[in-house]
Amino acid sequence: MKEKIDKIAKDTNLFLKTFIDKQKKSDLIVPMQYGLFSGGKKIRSKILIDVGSLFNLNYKILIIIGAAIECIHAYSLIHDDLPCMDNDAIRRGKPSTHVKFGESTAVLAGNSLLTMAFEILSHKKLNISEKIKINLINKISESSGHLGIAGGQYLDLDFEHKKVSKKKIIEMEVKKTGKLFSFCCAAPLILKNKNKRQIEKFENIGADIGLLFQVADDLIDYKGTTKLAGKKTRKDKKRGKATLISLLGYKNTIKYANNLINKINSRLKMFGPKSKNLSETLNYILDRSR
Ligand code: GRG
Repeated sequence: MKEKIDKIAKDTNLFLKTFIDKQKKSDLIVPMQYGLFSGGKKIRSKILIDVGSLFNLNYKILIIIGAAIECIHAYSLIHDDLPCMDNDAIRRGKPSTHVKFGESTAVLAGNSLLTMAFEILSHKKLNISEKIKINLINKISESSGHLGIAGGQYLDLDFEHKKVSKKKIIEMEVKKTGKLFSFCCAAPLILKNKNKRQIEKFENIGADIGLLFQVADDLIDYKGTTKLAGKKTRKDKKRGKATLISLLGYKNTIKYANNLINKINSRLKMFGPKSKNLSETLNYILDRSR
């Protein structure tokens, strides 16, 4: 499993490095590269490749789309660590981007990574039809904005030190984390020109994978070490974050995560042995938190 993820991470980083090298230079490139290459599992690209393999999609095309997704993910981490958001000084075991380069530079490097995602998806290197490119760009924009990551982050900050229902916590986590995973699961179907209903089915699977990922991340914060998390742990409680652990307790949250895995796997049954890679990735996500 580790080897498979590492290969995807290597191929994604190589594409991104070459893409950036071919651009004109600017002072923001170093902080952007820091946000992109200072570690990171590239788990979103792995999910994209796993779903892509269900539909026999071309690996190189998926790596390019994954690179765009990783730009948005890196942007979200840089902004998430800012003093006006979660105010985290360490990310991936290293100083956060704003600590290393200053706050305004971190904001601008984050913004530039967002727009780089669209440059990648609209680039001629991505050899797919214009119509599919537009559909991908439309879906990733929707996933990142007020109905997706940005909206979820708003709720995350708004819910601090408040009593929040399970439904609302799930809504926040699905937006903040799940929407980008929804895009990873929907993109292969968009590439295959599938209909709206089929795309939605995979977006829902992606939302559950994202929720599983966020729950695992919360479990790592609750019980994991700084080494595993790459950042300080036990912060959620101190900050009064609304998480499923704060509502259900540790053991019930693990049960909830296992039920999510079963629910996702049952929807993948129709793909037979082809779904093995994706199922393994789901177990990897939860096992990291144990
Ligand atoms: C609109 C993209 C965008 C951002 C602005 C700051 C913000 C709004 C959103 C924050 C979203 C966020 C950071 C959600 C948490 C998701 C999460 C669990 C991240 C950790 O992901 P890993 O473990 O990170 O995949 P690595 O280091 O492996 O890349």
